[in-house]
Amino acid sequence: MTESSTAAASTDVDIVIVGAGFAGMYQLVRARRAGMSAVVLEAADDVGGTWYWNRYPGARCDILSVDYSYSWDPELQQEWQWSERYAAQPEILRYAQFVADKHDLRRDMRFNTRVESAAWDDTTHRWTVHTDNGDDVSAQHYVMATGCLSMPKVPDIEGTDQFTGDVYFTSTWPHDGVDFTAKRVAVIGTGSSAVQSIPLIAAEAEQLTVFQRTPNFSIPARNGPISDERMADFRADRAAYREEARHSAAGVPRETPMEGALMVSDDERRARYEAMWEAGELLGVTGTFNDTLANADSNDTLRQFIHDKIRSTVDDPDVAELLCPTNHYVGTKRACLDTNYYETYNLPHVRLVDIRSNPITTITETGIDTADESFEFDAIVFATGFDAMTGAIVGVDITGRDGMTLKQKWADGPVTYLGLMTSGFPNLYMITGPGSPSVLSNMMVSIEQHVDWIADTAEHLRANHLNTIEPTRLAETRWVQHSNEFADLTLMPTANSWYMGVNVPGKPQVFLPYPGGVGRYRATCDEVVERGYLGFALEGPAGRTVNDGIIRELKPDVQVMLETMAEMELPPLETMGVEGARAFMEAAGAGMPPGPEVGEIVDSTLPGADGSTLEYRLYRPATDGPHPITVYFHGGGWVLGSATSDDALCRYLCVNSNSVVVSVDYRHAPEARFPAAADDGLAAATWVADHATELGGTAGPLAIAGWSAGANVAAVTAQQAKIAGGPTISGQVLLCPVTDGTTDRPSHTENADGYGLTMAVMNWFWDHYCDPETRSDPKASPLLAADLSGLPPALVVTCQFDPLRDEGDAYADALAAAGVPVQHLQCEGQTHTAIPAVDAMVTSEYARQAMADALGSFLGASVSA
Ligand code: N01
Repeated sequence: MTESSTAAASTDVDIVIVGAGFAGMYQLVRARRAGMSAVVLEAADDVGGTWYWNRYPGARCDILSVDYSYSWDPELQQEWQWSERYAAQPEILRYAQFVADKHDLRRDMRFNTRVESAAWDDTTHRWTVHTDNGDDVSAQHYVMATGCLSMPKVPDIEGTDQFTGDVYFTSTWPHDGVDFTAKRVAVIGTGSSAVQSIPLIAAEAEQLTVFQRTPNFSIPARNGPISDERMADFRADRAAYREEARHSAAGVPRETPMEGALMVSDDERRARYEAMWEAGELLGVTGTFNDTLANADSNDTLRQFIHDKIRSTVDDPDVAELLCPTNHYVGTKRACLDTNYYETYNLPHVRLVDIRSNPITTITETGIDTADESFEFDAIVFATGFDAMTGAIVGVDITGRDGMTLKQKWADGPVTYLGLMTSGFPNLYMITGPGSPSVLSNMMVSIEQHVDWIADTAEHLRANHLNTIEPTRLAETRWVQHSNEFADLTLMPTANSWYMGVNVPGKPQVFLPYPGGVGRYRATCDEVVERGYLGFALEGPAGRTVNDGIIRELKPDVQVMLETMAEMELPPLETMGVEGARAFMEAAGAGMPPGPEVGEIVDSTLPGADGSTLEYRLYRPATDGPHPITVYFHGGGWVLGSATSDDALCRYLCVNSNSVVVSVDYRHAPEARFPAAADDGLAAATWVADHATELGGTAGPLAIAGWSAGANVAAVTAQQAKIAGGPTISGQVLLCPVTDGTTDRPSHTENADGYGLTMAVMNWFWDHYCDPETRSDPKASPLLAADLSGLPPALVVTCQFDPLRDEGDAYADALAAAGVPVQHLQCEGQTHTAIPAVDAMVTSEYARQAMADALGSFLGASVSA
């Protein structure tokens, strides 16, 4: 159904909305609810957006329709029943029209109206939006509800204009449909649009030739009526189901898998993949295991599974091989849902042409020439995709403050805060813009969240008599960084995908959506508001308030780890009792990745300062020895831990510094209080130095290293060795060291709770280790030593979100002031426990490498390649 414009010819509104798809429609609803005047400008002649334009045969949603529906109108959920699991385009368009009718939306919409440009006026604090029919609209708020996949990619194949037969684009399909009966048809492209349309075109056409550059992963949609089982949760409590979707990973309630693909047996893995294949849900493809998008080896198991499915479906083995994607990991390009896609290649009149080995040279008047062959066609279908996520936004000539255009600002890639706004363009909002979960999520959920955030913000401005809101440069720069860091934890940037902008020649290649998940993202947006619009400048008649700041400073893997810990609701360590805490730490350590293989491990004992027996574990590199030796002291607050509790880090340091690492235990409190650990440190280092050759190492200077309380022991050992005149220590690597138990420092308060090590635990450790009156002894607080000169060179590593940060920083400064060569590595966004987590915390790899490099250089060891 179409309808000519009935929108009031208003030229002056509170909110101008570009696009009458699902985003623009709901934004209008929210504007009305707030009593704000609004107009929607739409190039098409009716509502529907994507579902208005993409009318190619087979077009369907790839998220179950029950999930891909509005939640803001509870009645609608009763009034509208989807006929299939994945509704076809006509039904989704009817749904959009039904909503428009029900809420009388068209009265505030102007159809057949394409927005060409928009300019910000800094004196009136308003946008002027210019349209192709000459009507300008002035508005305080300007919302781009233009969709992520709405700007078709300009054909980049030579000769496209020459073809005299019929040309179709899946993205702008004729409204009357197309009859391919008795036609020789070419389809260029094998993305989602092609995968959906090819079986239906093949059913009509006399001949179908598919030109494939890159095969895609596709799973059967198994469309049909939705099962009662799948609907049970939804029917039981619709509101709860929607709420769960809002806080889920991808906008659809789903159980989060606990295991990685390599953690289960081959049979178990295969059974789970089979279940995924049978279930026919896109989110299941990468949601069967928790590491599919992060671990190449895990992903490979899925890749092989799908390859096998393709091979068992496609009769011709050569065609099957061509259809098996090998140049990207599953999910790094949007996977497809299909109905009989692979089966279609078994039809005698369907041919697949691999244009990677046999490239298209030109489109001719009568067909397509490849390097090897000339083809004649009656019709060519371009299923060649979109200028995704940014194309439709910069397609409008938008000019912000000081004459800066958005195109200029985004020349090297989009810069947004939360994917919602960008600095220099006040009151300009993007729905599901770059830097938000958008295309990695159920769009309906992400659209509603953005619309609500924008509407709430507009209401906030009105309630507080403010004219403008605009992100700060710091906030948006750091958001882009955060989003990229999240992407770098995954395999996603490795593919030549439209997520990366690679499909459009000349487009900057950056990962466009935010990969941190819908629920986490929503929490972030909410927190920004709760913290007084952190990262925004707000301006009104009373002046401009800049609430500059960074919403996510933790590195993403650290953030995820902390969230996981918080969800476990573990009792605080200090409430477990000493034995309970020791058992807990041991169990927690057992669940961590093991670290790299070393050449040899030797477990033995050495004498402590009081003659007691101390265990040690020796790690020897696989390279030819003998190697110089590092003595390592484990963390654990002088109370917990053992010679093997920092096993992964010791393995890492051994391999990467090419030194023998001897991890020595020391007596623990409360059984052996201060100065037992300190004295054992020196005794152990002395014993190792004296027995270097017997241990298979080189005689000569040792390096020492430690983490946390172990770094305290290491620092004290270096000082005591200087006083005692031996052993000779060539360098010290101190990771998050405890250096001063007597002084309160800002990090003790700022980072007291919520970042793994808490001040409550730290104080508990101190209390077990030594009395307050002895803490000023340099053997407990090495920072308080009267003379730090002449100590061995040091690498001091401190972490931004560690309660111990400031005392570690102070020690690095004090060593440097005393003339000790110091490398001081201050790790942004890291916590006390992140750096020892070898292979688990990716973003701290550089710090571990720096530690190994420092040991290597202290020891003069030849670092293996
Ligand atoms: O576009 P695409 P799409 N010469 O970019 C090929 C959503 N969607 O419209 O991969 C030869 O995925 C290109 O090859 P390559 C969904 O998010 C959803 O299919 O660049 N070939 C590729 O094979 C989807 O991901 C549904 O090597 C050329 C194809 O054209 C997104 O929209 C349905 C070429 C383009 O694939 C885009 O899908 C449809 C050239 N010059 C779409 N240029 C649902 O199910 C491009 N190609 C909801």
